[in-house]
Amino acid sequence: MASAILPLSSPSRPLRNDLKANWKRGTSNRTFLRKDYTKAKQSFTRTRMTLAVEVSRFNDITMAPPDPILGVSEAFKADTHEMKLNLGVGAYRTEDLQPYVLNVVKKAEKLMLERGENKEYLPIEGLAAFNKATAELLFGANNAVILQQRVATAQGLSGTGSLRLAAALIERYFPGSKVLISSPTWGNHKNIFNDARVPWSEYRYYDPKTVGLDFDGMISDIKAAPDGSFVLLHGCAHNPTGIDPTPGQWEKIADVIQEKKHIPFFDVAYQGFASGSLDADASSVRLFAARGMELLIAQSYSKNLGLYAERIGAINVVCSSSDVAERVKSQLKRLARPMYSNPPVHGARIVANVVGNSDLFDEWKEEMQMMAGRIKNVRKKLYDSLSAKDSSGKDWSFVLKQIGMFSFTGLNKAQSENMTNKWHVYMTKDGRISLAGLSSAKCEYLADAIIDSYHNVS
Ligand code: PLA
Repeated sequence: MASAILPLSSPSRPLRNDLKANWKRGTSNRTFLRKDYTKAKQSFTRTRMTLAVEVSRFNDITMAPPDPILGVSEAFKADTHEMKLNLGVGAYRTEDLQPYVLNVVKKAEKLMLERGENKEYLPIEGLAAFNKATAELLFGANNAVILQQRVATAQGLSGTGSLRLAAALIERYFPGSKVLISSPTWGNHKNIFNDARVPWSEYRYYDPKTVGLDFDGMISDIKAAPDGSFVLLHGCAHNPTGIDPTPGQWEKIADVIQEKKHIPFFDVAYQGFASGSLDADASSVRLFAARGMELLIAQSYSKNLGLYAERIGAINVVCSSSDVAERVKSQLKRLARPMYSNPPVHGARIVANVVGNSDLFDEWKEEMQMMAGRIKNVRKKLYDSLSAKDSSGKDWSFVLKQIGMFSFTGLNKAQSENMTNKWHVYMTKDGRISLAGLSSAKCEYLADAIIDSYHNVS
């Protein structure tokens, strides 16, 4: 490693002379005493000690690549073109393409302020009222798993932090067990399991030929995995494809997982945001729970309550008995304590207030339908524009069939780069666009960009 001693071995000569002259003269603007000179000299000696080390102990650290999703927003900010569009990160925007804070969130915060709640630490497992509300929202309050107290719930740092906590649990208590993830999946899944040192492999999911689900491939890959693997499933609105199994297919997936003694692991990041209904979007999870299976479910309130930066979510582990659930919860706490000690309180209180107050809860459902509805509208408008403008006869109907906030356009890397470089449309390089960042006014422009990139770039 390169090292260098900087030439500052003592006060520089002109400064040294200056100090001495001042001391001899005894008079200057301020009286300069011998002790001042000694102090200055000592301070320079200290500087020398500090600087006389290698250039940097971190010199061998290379530059990390920008994040494939969050890095897109950074590039977008730097662009000054008036038609620029940020369709990278999945964050809801209004028709004016502004961030949106839900009215129910503002009302809940007002209530919280009026009550003058304190800022004490939460317990390691989080806010009790939140944990109760979140599990009930997921399973339904009268679900057997809730009534029999078979769910270990811990508040997590949104969806990502909750997945990470579950990954730590797998690493500690199922060492060597594999997690099966869909191909493709949300990019951060691989990072999460890599960092937790949990081995993973992919199962087939997306079929580019049909622009639909490769159901047979998915089933045979889940069958081929070692017994007792974890199978990561997107509860609804699969990211990035927007393609979900049908209810009948979910039953078959559950059959195979049961046969193989696998453990289902759901990532529920879009409950209520996909269809506009909280219950409909939780039906996959409830189907598995109704079979009496043990399963893991990570939840996020980033999208459905717009609480992106509050980092509020949960990890739920459904166990075969309340006794096991209690032990699992104690271990989740043990894993969380050295990682972040205890979770933040603000978002947890918002969720608990919204879910726990019937008026706010109803209003939330309306706002969620409004957000889901706006996305459905731009999806339809984009499809209409693509169909009207493209004379090649290409079938764009997949755009309409996909659900949730994304559309998986099928554009390859070079075509996606053309979208950004030529059209100022920022998106991930896998061809995914977030329709939550699109306005009706920009649908035609986006259609032009997609048609150009699809037909003129290979
Ligand atoms: N799981 C899935 C499937 C997701 O799409 C996301 C977010 C998360 C979990 C985690 O979100 P959270 O930690 O904020 O709760 N995916 C976003 C944002 C919306 C991101 O990449 O962080 C996306 O653009 O894909």
